[in-house]
Amino acid sequence: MRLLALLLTAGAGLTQAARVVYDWNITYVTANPDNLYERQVVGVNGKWPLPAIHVNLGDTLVINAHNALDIPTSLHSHGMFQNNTPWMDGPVGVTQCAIPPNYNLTYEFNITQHGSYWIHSHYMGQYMDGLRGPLILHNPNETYTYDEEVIVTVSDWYHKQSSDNLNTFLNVANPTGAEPVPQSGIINDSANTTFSFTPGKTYRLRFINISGFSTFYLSIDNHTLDIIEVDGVSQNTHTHLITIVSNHQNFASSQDVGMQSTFDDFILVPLINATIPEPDQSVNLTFNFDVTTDGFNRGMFNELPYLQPKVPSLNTMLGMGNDSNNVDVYGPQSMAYIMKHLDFIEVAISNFDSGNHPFHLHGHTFYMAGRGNGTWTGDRSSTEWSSNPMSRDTILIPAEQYVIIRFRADNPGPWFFHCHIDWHLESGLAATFIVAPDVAQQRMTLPQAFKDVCIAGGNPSEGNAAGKEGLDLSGAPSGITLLYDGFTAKGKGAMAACIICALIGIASIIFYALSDPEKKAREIANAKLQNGSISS
Ligand SMILES: *[C@@H]1O[C@H](CO)[C@@H](O)[C@H](O)[C@H]1NC(C)=O
Ligand SMILES: *[C@@H]1O[C@H](CO)[C@@H](O)[C@H](O)[C@H]1NC(C)=O
Ligand SMILES: *[C@@H]1O[C@H](CO)[C@@H](O)[C@H](O)[C@H]1NC(C)=O
Ligand SMILES: *[C@@H]1O[C@H](CO)[C@@H](O)[C@H](O)[C@H]1NC(C)=O
Ligand SMILES: *[C@@H]1O[C@H](CO)[C@@H](O)[C@H](O)[C@H]1NC(C)=O
Ligand SMILES: *[C@@H]1O[C@H](CO)[C@@H](O)[C@H](O)[C@H]1NC(C)=O
Ligand SMILES: *[C@@H]1O[C@H](CO)[C@@H](O)[C@H](O)[C@H]1NC(C)=O
Ligand SMILES: *[C@@H]1O[C@H](CO)[C@@H](O)[C@H](O)[C@H]1NC(C)=O
Ligand SMILES: *[C@@H]1O[C@H](CO)[C@@H](O)[C@H](O)[C@H]1NC(C)=O
Ligand SMILES: *[C@@H]1O[C@H](CO)[C@@H](O)[C@H](O)[C@H]1NC(C)=O
Ligand SMILES: *[C@@H]1O[C@H](CO)[C@@H](O)[C@H](O)[C@H]1NC(C)=O
Ligand SMILES: *[C@@H]1O[C@H](CO)[C@@H](O)[C@H](O)[C@H]1NC(C)=O
Ligand SMILES: [Cu+2]
Repeated sequence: MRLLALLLTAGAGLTQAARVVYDWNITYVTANPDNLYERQVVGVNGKWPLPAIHVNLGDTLVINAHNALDIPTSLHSHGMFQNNTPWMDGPVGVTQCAIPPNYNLTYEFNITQHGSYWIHSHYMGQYMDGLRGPLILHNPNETYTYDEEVIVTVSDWYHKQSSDNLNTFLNVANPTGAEPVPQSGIINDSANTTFSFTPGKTYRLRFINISGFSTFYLSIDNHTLDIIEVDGVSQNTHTHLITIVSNHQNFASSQDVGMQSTFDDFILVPLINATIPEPDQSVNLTFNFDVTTDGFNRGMFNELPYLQPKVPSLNTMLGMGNDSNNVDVYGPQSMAYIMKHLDFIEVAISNFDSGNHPFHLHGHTFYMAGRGNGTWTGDRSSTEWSSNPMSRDTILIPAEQYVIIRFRADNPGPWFFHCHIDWHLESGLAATFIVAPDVAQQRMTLPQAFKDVCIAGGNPSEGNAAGKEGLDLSGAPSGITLLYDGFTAKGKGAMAACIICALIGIASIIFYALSDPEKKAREIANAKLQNGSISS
């Protein structure tokens, strides 16, 4: 009998689910990734960069987090659906209270997806201080063949602490909302990373954008890239140039010549064709930046900045009985939208700003269904609809255009929808999609640890957005509203151009941040190639 059991175990070896445990003591570390300035960063177990997490589809991932910082923290596994475990999602104020200093919280969830993802702090601007790194979910039954895989992260880098930058950004002295300018662009957390390739081999490149603010365009001279996965969704596009919108794309490379200077997300084609039904429910969002009554320049949906409720929306959702079906309990400025279980949702997002913004939805991927110039007017005939849309969890919405996304509300929980430029998130450019509170209550109970973490930090663990019962919302965060005669953020375009130039000046090498200077980028790429460290 023993032998039989052993044989059965061995036979099932490849598909055996494992419990993969990481103990993360979140600590301050000093680091100098751009060789220009040594500073305090947020690392793990006394080290920075963070170790990449590797786990297989079907495994259970456990991260025992201990907060050894003197400020709160949290961890978000970016792109994970967290179906049935919404408390493991990580955004402070949405699915949990922040982990206070000298406190432990265990994140544990089943891996039901595969692909290249990342994990990052979802507290204030903290991930820009370094608390972010690759989260690689391997498919034991890999469908692609390649010789080797390489993780490539791209990020901007600041010399100041995010808290200092945030104080400068959200400040009455900054009415135009000029964002802090990063000092460097780094690849794999260094300004001098060398990747070695052997001619003739096929590589899976796992590109992960762990940037806080800046946009990166990348290409490899004389190579086209086959995009095989975007945000964990398999797909099939051949391209010279890609953008990675705060996430994760994978490539196998093959040879060709040339380079483009723009990338259009809508050219992405899913490996499995999409047929998308007409929506059951629609939500309209517009967004812009303006000065609010507190004197700060804030980003906001529908003219109201997101203000974090006193009680996480998840605690409210699971703890308030039938009242959780009433949108008011989530707070006047949680920008909450209740969505019915299994409805097919359409969200039209109009960008009134003169910059591009990457929007990320937690808990789901969505179809990039349509787009158009100017503002969504409800006129479906003037909208450009995709016949076979790619789905992903982040989309860049270009200046003064609108985008229409659609998704199935099949994942009960409160899911954050926000600009992934961390400064804009902190200033209020966020909404909460409250999916199926009734079904959530039937299926799940909030683990005690996610009530305790609130109490440990001195916060209420239950009730509505004000920490009160029923519809008594007195004391809920509110009242920061649009100031109609304020400044507008016209200076932004110019500022963005400066940032991009600064990055090009410093950034390495094969990959480059781009506004126009294709020539310069080619020079950078050529210099790298002449160094002989990349070959084909
Ligand atoms: C966490 O790391 C800090 C800094 O290295 C150390 O002082 C502390 O003892 C560690 N805590 C735990 C629980 O390992
Ligand atoms: C918290 O985590 C640290 C580091 O893993 C561990 O040493 C400590 O015992 C934990 N404390 C509690 C109360 O679980
Ligand atoms: C993971 O999956 C197993 C088996 O389906 C289940 O028993 C367990 O509760 C799940 N764990 C989590 C954290 O969801
Ligand atoms: C492995 O992938 C192949 C190709 O997609 C599929 O046909 C097969 O069913 C998969 N096997 C398992 C055990 O998932
Ligand atoms: C980059 O790293 C290489 C070694 O990998 C070293 O020889 C070279 O001096 C470094 N360049 C700079 C600018 O730091
Ligand atoms: C890039 O970073 C990944 C993940 O941290 C690491 O596995 C890999 O070795 C790094 N590669 C280089 C060339 O630094
Ligand atoms: C990368 O992430 C940053 C920060 O979220 C974002 O501004 C940018 O649009 C993302 N995408 C690209 C292509 O760099
Ligand atoms: C998928 O859609 C493409 C067009 O985007 C079409 O050429 C192809 O035949 C479709 N494949 C299947 C299996 O329907
Ligand atoms: C439950 O809440 C919904 C929405 O607030 C309301 O329409 C409905 O009447 C309530 N049902 C009960 C039984 O209270
Ligand atoms: C938006 O404007 C651009 C430039 O004028 C044009 O090429 C594009 O077709 C327009 N898109 C739609 C959906 O009208
Ligand atoms: C969304 O906006 C369009 C255009 O103003 C309007 O026709 C439509 O009714 C709105 N939908 C909702 C749900 O508000
Ligand atoms: C790219 O290929 C062309 C044609 O083979 C060659 O002339 C050129 O030098 C190559 N560029 C680089 C940067 O290797
Ligand atoms: Cu933004």
